[in-house]
Amino acid sequence: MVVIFGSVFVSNSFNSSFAAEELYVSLENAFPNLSFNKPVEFQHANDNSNRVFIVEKPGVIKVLVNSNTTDSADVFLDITSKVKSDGNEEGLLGLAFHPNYSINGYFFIYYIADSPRRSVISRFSVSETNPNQANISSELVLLEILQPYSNHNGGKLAFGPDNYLYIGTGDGGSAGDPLGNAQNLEVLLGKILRIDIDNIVNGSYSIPADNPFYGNINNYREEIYAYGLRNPWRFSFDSVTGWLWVADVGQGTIEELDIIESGNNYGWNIKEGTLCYNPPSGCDSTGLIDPIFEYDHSVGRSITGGYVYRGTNMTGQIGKYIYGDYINGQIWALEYDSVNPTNNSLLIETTLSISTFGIDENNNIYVLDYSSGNIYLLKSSSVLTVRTFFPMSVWLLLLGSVVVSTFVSSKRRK
Ligand SMILES: [Ca+2]
Ligand SMILES: [Ca+2]
Repeated sequence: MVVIFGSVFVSNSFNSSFAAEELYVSLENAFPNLSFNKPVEFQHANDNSNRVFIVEKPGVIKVLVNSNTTDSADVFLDITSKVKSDGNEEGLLGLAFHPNYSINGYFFIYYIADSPRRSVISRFSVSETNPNQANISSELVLLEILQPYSNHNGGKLAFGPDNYLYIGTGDGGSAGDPLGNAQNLEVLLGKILRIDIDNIVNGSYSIPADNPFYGNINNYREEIYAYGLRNPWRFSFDSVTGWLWVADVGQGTIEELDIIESGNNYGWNIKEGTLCYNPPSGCDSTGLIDPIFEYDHSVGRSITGGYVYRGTNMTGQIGKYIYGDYINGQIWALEYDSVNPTNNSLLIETTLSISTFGIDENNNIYVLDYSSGNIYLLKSSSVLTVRTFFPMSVWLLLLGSVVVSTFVSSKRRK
C-alpha cells in the first residue's frame, strides 16, 4: 500500500514523462500488520537472515522477517527493568551488531539507567539455541557515563569500516551546555567516541593506537575521536567513501550535518552551526570545523540523521545523503562533492515524527515514525507526492506549458 502525503493530482502524460528520471519518492508501510512502541532504531545483523531488529525506546528489541506480509515479531531482548525511559530523550537508544555477528553472536546497546542517572554501553550475546532471542544474562558493561540532565544523551552506536565501535554522546543536557562538556576533553559527553571491543585491556575494551588523544599526558579521555558535539542524533558510515556523517541537533537556531574526522572540534558550544553561540558574537573560531550543511529553524527544528543511499529501489538517489527533520517530517537528499554541498532536494513531505532511519541487508532505506510506531520504506514512485526543487506554482506552470504545447502540436497535425 502506497502512503501518499500531500499528494496532488497530476495528469498521466505529465507524470510518465518524468517518472523515468525518478524525481518522485513515496513511502510504503513496510510492515502493515505491525506497529512498534516508540521505535528509535532499525538495524540488521549482517547475517543474510533477512531479519530486521527494531529498538523500542522503553527497553525492548523486536526481531522480525523483513517482509510486508510479516504479522508477528519476536522479543529479541527486553531490558525494560534496567532502562530509565521517562525522559523524552531517555531510554534504549542504540543498537549495533558486531561485524562478525554471524560468528560470535555479539551485539552492543546504548541505554539510560537510573540511580545514578547514566548512559550505559553494553555488549550482549545471542542465545546459543534461539537466533531470535538474546541471552538476557550475557550483559558485559563496557562504559558508564554519568548524565547530569535527562536530555541530550546521544545514543547512536555503529561500527566503522575499521571495525571499531563508534559511540555518539550528547553534551549531557539542559540547554546551552552549562557544564561546558562538549569542549572539555576530560569528559566523554558531547563527543564521538571510538573504542576497540575486540582487544580487551584492563576492562572491557581498549583504545585504538591511532585515536587522536591516545597516550596523551593532559588527562584527556583517550576514547574521544571528535568533540564539540551537542546531541548527535544519528550518524552513519557511507559504505563506499567510509565517511562518517553526523547530524547534530541544534539549540534554538541551527540544525547541522558534519562529516567527522579524527581529532576535530565541531564547535559546540562556542558555535551553533556557523553562528557564534557563546559568546553570541565575536567568538574565536580558531580550529573549529563548520558543518558541511546547515538549515535554520524556519526550515526545520530537529534534524534526524540518515544514510548515504546505496540501495536499489531509488536509483536516482544513489550516493546522496538522505536525512529528515523530526518536527516537520520532511525528508531531504543532500549531494556533496567532498568540498561543498552541491544540491539539497526535498524528497517528500510527511506528517511523521521521524525518530530515525534504517537500512536493510539490501541497503534500502526506511523511516521510523515515533508517533504511530509505523515503519515506512522509501521507494521511487511514478506518482508525484512532493514538490521537488520547485514550488507547486512552478510545477503548475510546467504542467500548463505541457498542456499548451500538446494542444499546439495537435493543432499542427490537423
Ligand atoms: Ca543527559
Ligand atoms: Ca557544530
